Amino acid sequence: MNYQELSKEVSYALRHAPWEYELELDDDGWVGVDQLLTALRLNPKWSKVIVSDLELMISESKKKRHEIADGRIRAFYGHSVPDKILKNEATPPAILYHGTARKVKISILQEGLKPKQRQYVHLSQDIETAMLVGKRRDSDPIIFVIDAKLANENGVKFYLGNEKVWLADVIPPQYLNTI
Ligand code: HQG
Repeated sequence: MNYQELSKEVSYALRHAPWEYELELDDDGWVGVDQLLTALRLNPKWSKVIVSDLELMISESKKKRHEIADGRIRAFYGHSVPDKILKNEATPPAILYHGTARKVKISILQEGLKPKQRQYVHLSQDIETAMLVGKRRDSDPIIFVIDAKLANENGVKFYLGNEKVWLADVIPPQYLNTI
């Protein structure tokens, strides 16, 4: 089974379009593993998918995108569904990073970092991760350095994604610098 392809489809279902799979996410983004498997199996491509495939999909991925617990599964981050997924607020590291395309530099310096299509702004714990995120959009990405400590002290909320991805509400420009 192609776990990368499975992961893409599971991300699509759990982040963006659960209704296409007749799934309903709870407030924290969880759905029953059995419900997800039943929905996936309607597609001939995934007719044989079982829970251990989802577990392997998670363990074989370099990125921690999904989590399974107590018979349920959810995406850690990336949501665009209309109802806001509740994330746990937490104190961020002093500095966080955001990698993106050079062409949006001016706009971000003027407007700050916005969630755009997703529910939260996505930030990286380290420069290497930010570089990988930015490379999705630009071969020579720009890295923003976020003064997360000061932003948080001044009331900007941060939330736990996974151990490398932090989530936040809009980050105003005064907390941003470029490397
Ligand atoms: C940009 C992937 C203009 C922002 C990644 C980004 C990540 C602005 C884009 C996760 C802006 C949104 C999320 C402004 C923000 N003006 N552009 N004011 N504010 N932007 O995909 O952070 O592989 O929603 O710079 O690795 O790129 O899917 O966010 O380029 O962890 O698991 O608006 O998705 O993970 O793009 O990526 P995205 P992102 P997965």
